[in-house]
Amino acid sequence: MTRMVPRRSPEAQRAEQLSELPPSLRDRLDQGRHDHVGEHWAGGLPAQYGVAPKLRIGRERWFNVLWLFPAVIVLGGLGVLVARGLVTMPAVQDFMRTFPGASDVPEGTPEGFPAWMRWQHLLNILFMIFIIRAGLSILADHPRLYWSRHSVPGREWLRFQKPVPDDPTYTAKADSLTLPDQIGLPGRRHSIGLARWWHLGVDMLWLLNGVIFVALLFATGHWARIVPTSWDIIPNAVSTALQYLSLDWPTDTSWTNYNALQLISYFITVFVAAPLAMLTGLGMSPALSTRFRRISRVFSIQFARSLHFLVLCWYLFFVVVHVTLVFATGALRNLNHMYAGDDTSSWVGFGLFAASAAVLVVIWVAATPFTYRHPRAVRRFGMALIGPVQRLFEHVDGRPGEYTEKDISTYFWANGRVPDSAEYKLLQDGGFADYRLQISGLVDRPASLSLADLRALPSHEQITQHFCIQGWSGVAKWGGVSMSSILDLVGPKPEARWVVFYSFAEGSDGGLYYDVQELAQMRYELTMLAVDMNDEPLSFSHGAPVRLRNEVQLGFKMVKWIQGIEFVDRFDDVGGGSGGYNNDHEFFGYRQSI
Ligand SMILES: Nc1nc2c(c(=O)[nH]1)N[C@H]1C(S)=C(S)[C@@H](COP(=O)(O)O)O[C@H]1N2
Ligand SMILES: [Mo]
Repeated sequence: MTRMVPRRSPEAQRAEQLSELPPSLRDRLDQGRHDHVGEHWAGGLPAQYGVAPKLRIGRERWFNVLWLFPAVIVLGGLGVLVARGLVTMPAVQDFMRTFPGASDVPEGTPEGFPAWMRWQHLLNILFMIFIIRAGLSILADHPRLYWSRHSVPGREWLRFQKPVPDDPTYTAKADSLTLPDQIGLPGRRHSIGLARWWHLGVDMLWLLNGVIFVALLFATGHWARIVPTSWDIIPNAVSTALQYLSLDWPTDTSWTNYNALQLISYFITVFVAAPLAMLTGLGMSPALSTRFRRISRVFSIQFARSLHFLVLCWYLFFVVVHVTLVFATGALRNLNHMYAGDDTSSWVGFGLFAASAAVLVVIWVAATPFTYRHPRAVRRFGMALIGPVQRLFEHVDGRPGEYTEKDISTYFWANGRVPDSAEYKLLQDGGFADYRLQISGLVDRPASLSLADLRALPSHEQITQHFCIQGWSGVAKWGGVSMSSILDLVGPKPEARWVVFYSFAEGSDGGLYYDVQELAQMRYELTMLAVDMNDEPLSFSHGAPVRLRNEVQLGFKMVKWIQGIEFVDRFDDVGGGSGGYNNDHEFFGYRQSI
């Protein structure tokens, strides 16, 4: 009898062809398909709350920003006293008669609040809730703001965290903060991956809403209600300020014509703050900053990030003042303007406002629990909206993104979980003499390279800026070999599309850290395997003996302590299938160039 040889499934055959790695490497990835945010999130990081915001004054004095609240109250009180004195003076009274507080709108400017405007206003509230809450979560992941790209501890201008301890093993992840679930979106510590999908995804909707809004403003002539058209806006603003401060508030004429302070604040909000929010947001993208290095030199990621934060401060200030005044200056009429579209004092506008507010409250309360329960849906939503834009940015040539020796940062944050396996320790103790980089998969010539082999390849050096997803940055000089040389050496097969980098280190949740990169980006000028950092062999915490640099991507993709590289045609069967450790566990995207 002939013995039946069981035919292997095509899947199994394929798996065998694909991976010539010792099977152990892929097997040592966590294969779990994580689908919710649970107790073990980010390696079970315990909650950690920050400190009251501290503003740096001079070299090392820190001012508690909460003192601004009593200061504003005292100054406001003084302002009221001074204004009340001023308005009794005949000259001031004269001035206020000449400039009663509102400039004339140009002939033919429409009045009132058309339906499109009212709907857009409502959508804007909805979008801003998501953007601001998610933005706070992003900020909480690196709760320090700097002006310079070097992110040097102690050189922040504002921090929400204690001073950085004098400990070289202290990581940026250890520095991250928790927010209450109903403030952040989501609030949990180091939930930046999910926060970014909300922030960037809803940004696209918000921008679209804004572009339509501005187009309609100009198409209908409503623009002249919120754009200054005469210089008398300035004396009128002074007059309005005196009226508010002297507690003799200007009569509300919002239906036809805003007072000068209203007009200026709407103008700033629509035409200054919104574009600035977008530009400063883009200013934080590694791909764009690398491509447009000249702009990024002045307008660095940290400058952009700080301005982005100040734009947030403007919006929060605006919202507080705006909502307060809506309710303090004829609430029913004001609500009718924006909700019912008429200038009466009926309760209709209030009713519509209350109903919409109830819906918004439900959405607000549900957003974080929904995110914890359906993180993959949140990622799909974000990917669908911002993914194509990120894709576009990856095509920019990174060549210009080089810096010079004098730009090298004196401090470079460390991040991630260090390797602790016996295998790694043994290699480390031997000065990595026995280290072999295993290169396998869809290549013509699989290789096993010692450090000496790597150093014998054409050497490549670059001084580039690192962008961590958490928000910190730094410039370093990297020495090693270009990935291009590696590709020439091993010869990827035509089917190869992705390159998997396996670390010796585990990720925060167990299972080896890994990341998948697009093959096309491995040919970029600034994609390399680094063995040196700032002219020294890579240190332990920065990834000894070999790490990846790919300067159009965020830092988490640059695997440290690399032990193997595998060329594949798809990655849904690698690890959890999302294209990287953070992707599997924390719902990052498989590409993040912004
Ligand atoms: N193996 C491994 N590589 C890793 C990480 C990690 O956790 N494990 N963290 C990544 C992240 S989030 C960043 S920002 C950079 C940090 O590199 P550095 O520590 O040299 O600054 O390494 C990346 N490479
Ligand atoms: Mo990072």
